[in-house]
Amino acid sequence: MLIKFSKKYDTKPSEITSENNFLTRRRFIQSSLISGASLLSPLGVFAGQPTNNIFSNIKKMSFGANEKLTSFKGITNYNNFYEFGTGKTDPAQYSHLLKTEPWTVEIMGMAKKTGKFSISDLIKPSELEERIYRLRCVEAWSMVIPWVGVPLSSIIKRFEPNSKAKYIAFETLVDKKQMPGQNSKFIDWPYIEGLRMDEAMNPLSILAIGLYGKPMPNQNGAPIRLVVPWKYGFKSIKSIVKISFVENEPKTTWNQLAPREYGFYSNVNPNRDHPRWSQKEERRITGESGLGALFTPKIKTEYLNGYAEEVAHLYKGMDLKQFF
Ligand SMILES: Nc1nc2c(c(=O)[nH]1)N[C@H]1C(S)=C(S)[C@@H](COP(=O)(O)O)O[C@H]1N2
Ligand SMILES: [Mo]
Repeated sequence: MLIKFSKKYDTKPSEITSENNFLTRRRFIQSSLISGASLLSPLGVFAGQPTNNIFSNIKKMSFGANEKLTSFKGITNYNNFYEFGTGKTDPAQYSHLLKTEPWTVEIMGMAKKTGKFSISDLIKPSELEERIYRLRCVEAWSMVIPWVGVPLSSIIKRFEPNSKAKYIAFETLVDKKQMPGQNSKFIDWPYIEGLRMDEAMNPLSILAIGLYGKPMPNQNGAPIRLVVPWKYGFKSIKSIVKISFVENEPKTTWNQLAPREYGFYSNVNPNRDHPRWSQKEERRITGESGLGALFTPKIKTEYLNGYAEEVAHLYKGMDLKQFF
């Protein structure tokens, strides 16, 4: 994002992974996920059967409901996922290299329970929800995405973090073979993100394993990624392999790279411009008419991405000019 701000939307049809290919690729993963975990049987998926909506009977909660959803095509073909390259279409083109099954997430740090867990260890299907959230990138574009996930708080509680756990840190996989963008050294891999514990415990923070009722597409952070809808998109770290409960503010990737541009908090704030551009407005990517998504008219960016009612209390008394 530091270096690609003005890059135009330049997907060639040959670079686009169609939803159909995506499903064919993923059906094997679905079936292994299901057979590996009897827990998941209520979802009604049959081995080898590409179904349209594998997360059927789940609760639907909408935060941004009256806004048009960004199309599946838009959500999966215009991505930031620097592990696959810095271009917006690189993730769609290269993320098939990522092997998401089996997958292990290590939980460590200041908690009673720690260890290594599979996705089905971490996610209880009965807790899955669809959450429609706006996602606002620091580059001043946004999408509306129907995620499938669980509240981060319910996972955190199970590990019983102690009173020293003031922050939570997340790390993405490092593997140059699967993630060719990691051959570039401008980021000190792994990609790291973090939240203050009360932010992580807020009901809006989720860990997502799908979108549009389908398993998470690789380019969107399969098999499991964070979604924190009131913060700039880069806080929502993808393809997580490590979650640590820590005492001190984690050294997060973009904050380390450019501390004047990207703060630790990075709450969406139209009143604090990025040093190189305004944050007052954004372009909504609808992904509707082809992929000329960036040419929709600008709309106003709302404080905390429109979620002030839910999360403004977390920042009461803080100087937002200092803690941006
Ligand atoms: N590991 C990792 N996570 C990441 C990124 C990344 O480069 N690597 N990009 C971030 C940025 S800048 C944004 S805007 C969102 C984009 O999520 P999406 O592609 O699902 O829309 O992912 C975030 N998570
Ligand atoms: Mo972003």
